[in-house]
Amino acid sequence: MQFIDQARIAVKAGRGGDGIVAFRREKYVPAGGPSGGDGGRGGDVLLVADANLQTLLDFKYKRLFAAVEGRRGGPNRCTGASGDHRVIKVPCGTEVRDARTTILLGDLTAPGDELLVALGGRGGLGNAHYLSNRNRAPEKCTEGKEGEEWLLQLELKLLAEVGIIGLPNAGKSTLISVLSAARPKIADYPFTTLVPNLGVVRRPSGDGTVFADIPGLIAGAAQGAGLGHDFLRHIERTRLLIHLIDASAEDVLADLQVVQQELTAYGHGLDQRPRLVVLNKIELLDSAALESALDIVRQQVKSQGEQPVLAISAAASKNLPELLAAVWQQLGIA
Ligand SMILES: Nc1nc2c(ncn2[C@@H]2O[C@H](COP(=O)(O)OP(=O)(O)OP(=O)(O)O)[C@@H](O)[C@H]2O)c(=O)[nH]1
Ligand SMILES: [Mg+2]
Repeated sequence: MQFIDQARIAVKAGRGGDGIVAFRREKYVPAGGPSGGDGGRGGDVLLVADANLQTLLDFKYKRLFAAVEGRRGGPNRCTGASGDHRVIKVPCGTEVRDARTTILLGDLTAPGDELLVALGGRGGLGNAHYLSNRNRAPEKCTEGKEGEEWLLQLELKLLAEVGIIGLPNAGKSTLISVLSAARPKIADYPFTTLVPNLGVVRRPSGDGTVFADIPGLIAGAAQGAGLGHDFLRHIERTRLLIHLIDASAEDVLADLQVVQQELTAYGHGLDQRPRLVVLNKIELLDSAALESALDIVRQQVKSQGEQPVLAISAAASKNLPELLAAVWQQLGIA
């Protein structure tokens, strides 16, 4: 499935129906008076968050969404039918902005969240409204008002509680694949992951917590190197980051710092987010090499006042229960 996380759409609410001019014509009712009905209201355009959608892909092909017009008024003071509303489904985690000013209009996070984005036009008035003592047979009516029209910018920010970050090839996708039912592509070359993967990890209580695996970060990502920091937006809403480091790398300290710098460069408070630093691929190291790698990383992490450093092997399923226990503890989940 293609993953699209940004889209622009145009929305147009329905025009209000026109009011009409009509007169009562009935046997035995001379000079029956004005009876033109009002036009119906135009339909609104609404966005609704739907838990079954994962991307903004639909908006790649369809970009214009219009609600139905209100109907004209009828004789005998009949008001025209209102236009149907247009309901657009978006994935949970969609931010909606006015495309021209980029002002935030709303953020649809929970399933069923609704946002009115274009108000339908009011119906016009029929001539029955203009009856007065001066004018017993008004010929006046008004037109319906145009519906609102807006250009919107949609941006999807995935709703994961835990984000897995690290350099390319650190084993992020492998980790999410062993912790959850997610089956992302895994390979021994950098940038295997091109779009974020979500996986649901079962807590001790049986509920699920969503983990996100995002494409690898490299030095300069904030300036657009590699896949850029574009995908960091998907971990903006996480409560905890798992920073995965390949323990068999030549310079684990450099690996640690590169990602740290990219988080800082990205901003949005990501470098302040609670973080578990985790060495991966430890089955490749003998115990002396592992101790020395752990020491190096611990020292650096301690100076930042973070949590204990963990050591795992995603591929060989080593210390995964310990990792999860640390995650639940950080999230305050028993
Ligand atoms: N020996 C060993 N290899 C591992 C371990 N975890 C992952 N790998 C291997 O490391 C390589 C990269 O794994 P991925 O999970 O694709 O890494 P990634 O961090 O998702 O990489 P990108 O998507 O490119 O950023 C693959 O060949 C994995 O099989 C591990 O614990 N031990
Ligand atoms: Mg990957």
